[in-house]
This record gives sequence, C-alpha cells and structure tokens, in this order.
Amino acid sequence: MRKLKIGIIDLVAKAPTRTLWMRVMGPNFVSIMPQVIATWCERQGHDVTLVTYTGRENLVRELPVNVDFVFINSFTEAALLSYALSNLFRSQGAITAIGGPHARCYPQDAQKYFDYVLGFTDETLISEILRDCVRHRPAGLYLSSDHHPVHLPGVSERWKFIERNLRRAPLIKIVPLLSSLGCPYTCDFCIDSSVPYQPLDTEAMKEDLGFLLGKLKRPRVAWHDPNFGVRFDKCMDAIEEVVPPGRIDFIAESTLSLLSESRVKRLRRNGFKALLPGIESWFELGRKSKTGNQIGMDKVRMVSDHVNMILRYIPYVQTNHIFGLDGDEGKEPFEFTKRFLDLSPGAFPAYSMLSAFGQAAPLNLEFQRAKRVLPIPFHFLSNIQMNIKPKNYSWLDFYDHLIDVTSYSYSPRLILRRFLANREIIPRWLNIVRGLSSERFGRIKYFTEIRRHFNTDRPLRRFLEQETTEIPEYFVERIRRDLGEFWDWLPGGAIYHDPNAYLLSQENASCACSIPKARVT
Ligand code: B12
Ligand code: SF4
Repeated sequence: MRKLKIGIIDLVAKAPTRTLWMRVMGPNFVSIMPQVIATWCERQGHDVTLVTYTGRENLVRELPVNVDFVFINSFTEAALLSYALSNLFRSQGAITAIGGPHARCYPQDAQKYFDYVLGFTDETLISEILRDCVRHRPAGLYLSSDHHPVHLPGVSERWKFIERNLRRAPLIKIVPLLSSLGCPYTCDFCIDSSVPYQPLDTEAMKEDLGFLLGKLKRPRVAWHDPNFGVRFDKCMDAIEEVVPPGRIDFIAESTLSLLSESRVKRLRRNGFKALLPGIESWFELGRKSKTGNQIGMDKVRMVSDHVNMILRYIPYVQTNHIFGLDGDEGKEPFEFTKRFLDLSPGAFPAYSMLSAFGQAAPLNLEFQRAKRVLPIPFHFLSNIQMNIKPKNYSWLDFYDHLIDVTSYSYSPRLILRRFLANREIIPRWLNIVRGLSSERFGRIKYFTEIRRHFNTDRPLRRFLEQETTEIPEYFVERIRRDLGEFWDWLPGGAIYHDPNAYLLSQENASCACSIPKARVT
C-alpha cells in the first residue's frame, strides 16, 4: 500500500474561539479515538499528524501540505465546521472521513460532505478504507463494524499524541482512559442504550496506569466510560494493584445506583476526586438512580441524601439533570431541582435539554414518528438547545422555567454556598469559574435571548412552532458569526438537515437506497 500523508483533526471547539475556558480546559476535552486511529494508521506505515482543534489552531498550516487523507472527529455541535473543513481539504485533493458522535447520529447527512462516514470503528475498518482511499461522491460510503473494537492501543503506544496534547494544557492536565465501552442499562434516550456493555482488559488498564505513573508526577485521569464502575470490584482491584494511594487523581461518570457508601469509600481511598452521577429526572428513570418508584419530592430527598453522602468522601460532584422529558409537566421539575440544590449545596448541577441526536437512541424514532423533531441547525445541538417540541410546555413557559432554574442555580448565593460546602481548592475554584462563566452567563444569556426573540422575531417563532422549516435569520447569523473564515467553505444547504432521516432509513431498510452497513470489499 502507498504511504499516505494522513491528517487527523479532533474538533473540541465548534468554531474559532479565544475564550480563557477553552484555552485552559479545551485540551482536556480530547477524545481517545483520534489517538487510537492515529496509532492504527502509523502501525500501517503511514505518516500521521494529529491536531486537536480548541478554536485557536490554524488547521491548514498544521496539517501537511498535500495531505492525502483527512479524518475528522466531530460532535454534532461541530458538524458544520467539520463540513466546511472537509470541503476545504477536498478542494486541495484530499479524501475525507468523519467519525465520532456526529457520524454515529447523523450518517445520512454526513455522507453528503465526506467520502467515508464511520460508525463503530476498529483497526480492520481503518486499514480497509486506507487501502480503498478513493473519492466517494456525491454520497460518501457509510461503514460500521458490528461492534466497538475489542482492544485499544494502550497509553504507551499513544503516548506521543497524549504528551503533545498535555503540553498545550496550561494548568490542569487530564489524561482520558477507557475501562469499558457501551452500557448494561437501557435508558431509552441514551446513545448507549442499545450498545452491549463491553469491559476492556484489566491487564491493559493496569499497564496504562503503570505507564502514566512513570511519566507524570501526579497524573489526573478522566475515565471516558459512559458508565464507570459497572464491574466495580475488578476495576478497583486493578487500580489498587498498580497505583499507590494518592498517586493518581481520578474523575468518572457513574450512575448513582452503582455508588453505595462502601464503594464511595473505596473510590476515595483510590484517589477519585470527581464523580458525575446522572440524576436526569425527578419523575422518570428511578432504576438508574436506585430510587425505585419514588418520584417527586420523595426522590429529591433520597437523591440529595445520596449525593451528600458522596460529597463526604469525594470533593467534586457534578449532578447531571435533563429538562424537557415527556414525563415532566408544570413547574415541579424545576422547583424540585431548586430544592435539591438547597438540600445538596456542595453539588454542581449540569443541565441538558432533551435532545434527539438523529439515530442515537431508539426513543428518537418515536419523536420522529410524532413529527416533534425540529431541524435546528447542528451548530446549536449540544444539549443546550432542545430540538424536540416539548410535550407538556409551550416554548415560552419552558424558557421561563429554564431561565429561572439556571439563574437560581448559579446565583451569587448558591455559588457562595457551594464554595463553602466544598473543601478542596480546585473544586472550590472550578465551581466558581463554571458558575460564573459558561454555565451562568453563557446559558442564561442564550435562553433569555431566544425567549425575547420568540416574542419579537416572527420567523424564529414560526420555526420553533413548526409552521415552517425555513431556518430563521437569528440562527443563520449566529452560525455565520461563529464560523468566521470557515463560513465561506460551508457547502450550500449544509445548515439544513432532515430531522426524520433516521425514521426514513428504517422505513426504507429493505430498499436499495438504505445505507449499506457493510465493510468495503
Ligand atoms: C466521555 C464523554 C464526554 C467527555 C469526553 C468528550 C470527548 N471528547 O470524547 C466530556 C465530559 C468532555 C464530554 C463533553 C461533551 N459531550 Co459528551 N459524552 C461522553 C460519553 C459519555 C462517552 C463517549 C466515549 O468516549 N465513548 C467511547 C468511544 C470509544 O465510543 P464512541 O464515542 O461511540 O466511538 C466509537 C465510534 O463513534 C468511532 N469513533 C469515535 N470517535 C471517532 C473519531 C474518528 C476520526 C473516527 C473515524 C471514528 C470514531 O469509533 C468508536 C469505536 O467504535 C458520550 C455518551 C456515550 N454513552 O457514548 C457523551 C456524548 C458523546 N457527549 C455528548 C455531548 C452533547 C457533549 C457536549 C457537547 C456536552 C456539553 N454541552 O458540553 C460536550 C462536548 C465536548 C467536546 N466538544 O469535546 C453527546 C454527543 C451527541 C452528538 N451527536 O454530538 C453524547 C453522545 C451524549 C449524549 N447526549 O447523548 N463528553
Ligand atoms: S446508565 Fe448512562 S450510559 Fe448507561 S444507558 Fe443510561 S444514560 Fe446511557
């Protein structure tokens, strides 16, 4: 096979930006797969340049001249930037491929702008497309392995990519690791609800941790597992075998139901400094938070006791909440969240609006069948802008509640209470910075602006009320402003997408136009 010049772009930012937050934290939000793919490409003898885009890098200058093949990892919020970049690199003769959350959720749309669109990706698939390496236009080839890879290259093999990234993180330096893929739970709104749980080899995990201990004075590791600790004892045994107490700080996302007091004590002993449990709703998903049939204020009290218990051992706890679920109605979900914060002042709340990311979850089919999914441009789909017409709220009521709960959560009084309730320096300051910056001003500003426009901007109101699919100028202008120089590379029509493409692909599953879920042969 010809030796290729391969560029890999990990889009952490969705547009050019110079914010302090991105400067400090951006490099810590890298994905593991771009490093994995870089390693696989090198194993096959290609020249690889991996660039993490945090909003300030010059991508054209950082990738080699005459690059042959460009992989882009993109969340849906960065999809328009990825489309513009694909267009730019294709104009220079490169073949392009997209992978990551956007490709998994909106393959049909991505096919319009890339030669290859990849779902589950393993080493064989990468080697096959590099051997194929030809233009697939006007529609790119969608390819997916049957499942996630069974092994991933370890930290030692990925080290040069990890190290380069850590050098760019000025203050806080985080190394991402995985101990499992998929999830055994089946929360119907989640991308992993139908992906089987797949633990990775604990020997490889021990090797990774041991390697990091030899390279960094006090590594900080973020587990990217969708749900860390499903095989709790195995993971803890592995950590205890290789990591002396206090030598590595860990961060993990885990369901409350996995976090009993004895386990939390063990997590503390093993250096876990931050946990991000999902609470989601006061009315649904009781199994996940181990609150069974309890709903409403009873669930608030139960979850609050649980979170306060965790906070006695773990310095930083972010609780994840979802608004706009169909089970929510009236002001209670928002008021209960406020009561929860009163009862658990040390927790940092993170709010997501219910979002149907294309074909991420089976539940999205129901939303699409009910014609409730709006074609909100991808640029705004980051869990902050709901793209489903709320079942039990008018948009105005919904935004009023959101503004109220967000203002309350990040009010000076609650920020102070959080500061006093947290004991360690980094959690204290992180909560202040987050509370004051993106979470408070960024979101409240956005919600207030949308609400104001809803009253005064007829095209926006008609769009949100599903009377038209014409993208309102309000959104177009924001995309143009955010993308800056990349706007000119955005292919015509890219701000539009079919919000029911998943449903359509299911309905057409037996006809020739459906996407082939097969390897290149
Ligand atoms: C860990 C995680 C994070 C971490 C790390 C993010 C990161 N850069 O990886 C943190 C906490 C920083 C984070 C932040 C956010 N996240 Co997040 N996150 C996850 C989570 C829990 C796991 C993802 C993961 O690493 N899985 C393990 C990998 C190996 O599996 P995989 O992603 O499925 O990858 C497979 C394929 O997609 C493919 N692949 C993956 N990447 C690539 C790249 C290339 C080039 C190729 C070819 C293939 C390929 O190969 C893999 C193996 O089969 C998922 C939920 C989930 N359960 O998946 C949400 C998820 C990815 N996040 C999501 C969102 C919305 C966000 C935020 C926008 C939230 C916010 N408002 O801030 C930010 C964006 C951050 C950013 N721009 O980088 C959404 C994405 C939906 C979408 N279509 O965009 C998800 C799916 C959750 C959800 N709401 O449903 N997240
Ligand atoms: S427990 Fe978390 S990762 Fe697992 S299916 Fe539910 S939301 Fe998804």
